[in-house]
Amino acid sequence: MTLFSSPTCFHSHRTRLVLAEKNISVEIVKVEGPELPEDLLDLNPYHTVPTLVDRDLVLYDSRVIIEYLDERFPHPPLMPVDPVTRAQFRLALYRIEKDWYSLADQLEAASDSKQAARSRKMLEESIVASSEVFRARRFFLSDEFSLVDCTIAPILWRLPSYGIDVESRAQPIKNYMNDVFSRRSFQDSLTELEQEMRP
Ligand SMILES: N[C@@H](CCC(=O)N[C@@H](CS)C(=O)NCC(=O)O)C(=O)O
Repeated sequence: MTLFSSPTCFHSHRTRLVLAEKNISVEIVKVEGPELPEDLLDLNPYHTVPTLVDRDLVLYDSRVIIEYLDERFPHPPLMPVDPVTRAQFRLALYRIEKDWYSLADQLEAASDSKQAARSRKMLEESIVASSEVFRARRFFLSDEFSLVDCTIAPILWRLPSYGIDVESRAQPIKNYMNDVFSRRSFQDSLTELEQEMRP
């Protein structure tokens, strides 16, 4: 199995975190800068990372990849079994992508400081506003670590590099971060450049 992955992108990071959580052996091809590997250009019509190759199967879009990995490697399971709870987790994934992922994408792509400040503020307020959800259970919506946590953690990890401080405003989020960031899988998922994102 091969994963084309950027060492700094949070979409790639959530995929690496799922691979680490399930202890899956994978060859990681580091994709940096404007020059993309020829293989990736041939395999993925959108030329995006992450892209996963598993024998004849080529997958792109981190959501498609992490759901595939969870079904292909069922242990430990990262989604609940019951259809109602599964649907609630899928809705949470959708909302995190729609709100936090798109704001983080906007912030990273911002071409002027005013636009960056607007995205930064919206992202910070949106995360702080969900503090009570973090307080309710050990992990997000659950007592078990899940795909939702694999999706949230890469964003929370990047907050200092975005100039966002939620720790001093929301103790439940600080506790959650300490818990998730100290997991062996989370530490294993980090690239060198990601390790440098937090002092
Ligand atoms: N929805 C996609 C987004 C992936 C994405 O935007 N990847 C960026 C790197 S963080 C990329 O490959 N950008 C290059 C491009 O769009 O040409 C996913 O979840 O995989």
